[in-house]
Amino acid sequence: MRIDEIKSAFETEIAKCQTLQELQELKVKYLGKSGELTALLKSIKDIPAEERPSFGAKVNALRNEMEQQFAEKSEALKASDMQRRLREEKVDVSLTSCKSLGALHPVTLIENEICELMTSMGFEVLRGPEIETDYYNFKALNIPDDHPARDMQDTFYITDSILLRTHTSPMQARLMEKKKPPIKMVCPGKVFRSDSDASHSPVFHQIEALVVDKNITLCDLKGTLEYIASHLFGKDTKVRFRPSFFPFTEPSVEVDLTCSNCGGKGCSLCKGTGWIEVLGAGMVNPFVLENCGIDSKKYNGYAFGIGLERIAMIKYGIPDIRLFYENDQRFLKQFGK
Ligand code: 2U9
Repeated sequence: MRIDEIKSAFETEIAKCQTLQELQELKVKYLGKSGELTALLKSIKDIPAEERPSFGAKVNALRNEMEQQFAEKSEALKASDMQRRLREEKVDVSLTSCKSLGALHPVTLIENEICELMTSMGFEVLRGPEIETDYYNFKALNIPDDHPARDMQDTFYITDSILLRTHTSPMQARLMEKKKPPIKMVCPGKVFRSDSDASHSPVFHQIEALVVDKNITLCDLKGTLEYIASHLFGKDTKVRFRPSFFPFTEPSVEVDLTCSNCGGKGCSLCKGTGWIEVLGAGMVNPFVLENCGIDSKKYNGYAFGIGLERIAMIKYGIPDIRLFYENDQRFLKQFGK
């Protein structure tokens, strides 16, 4: 009889089902809209009227049985699937999660160290935009139109008047426009210059400091730099000023420290002089104060700029600035553990 054939075919097939997907396909094959059992039920109209009740009862009984078997098989497959996943996806929690821990970049270490020191002396830390206007990067800082730094060869221009900042000083100019003295701030961040060799990179990091108040002197500047130098390179480090020129400071100085490698005796790092040039500084040019809306008869101030890569190179004995940007793990993992 047709019902018995369907039943035995179904039992053979369901026994072979290995996955929930196969089981679902089998369900459609027998119980779906165009399934075999559904077709059988529809054929009821073709059999003699007196046989219909028992035929209908048998088909329904088979349907109930099939549904029961589908439910049981589905539960069994889900359970064995779970067992398989528990076996295959087992996690060994005793293994370490990563092979090596990261470390702070040497430039970040120096930046953090200086920022913490400056904060301890009452300086606020502010960060400015890396894309600047010609006005804040040059004009406000008394850098004339014909100054070589403005040349396309040295500065990355985006348009005629928008550029990548060549120092962090534009942020100091912005702050002076907004805030009345006393001002004590440092600005760390990336700066950009079109320059590349073993000691110059097109992007490098600076920290610049600015103090504006009444009666500030070069002695205040020197005392602050001595304090910073003793923290970075040891308490016996001496500071020396040499006259220089920058458009934004007057007078301007270049600042040397006694060589941290030889303690001032003379070595290859300091080329036998005992001194290493580390930064530039000076008293803020009164023109700059006036440009930013500060009365230069009432207030004055000092500023200095430090290249962070240079400090890291001296402190850690790094011979080439390009090592900072190559992301070589063997280089980077030596710092900041
Ligand atoms: C304002 C006024 C004056 C910041 C200064 C220097 C001297 C300097 C260099 C050191 C190494 C740049 O990274 S470096 O190449 N910096 O020599 N910077 S005075 O003077 C300012 C800043 C802001 C408003």
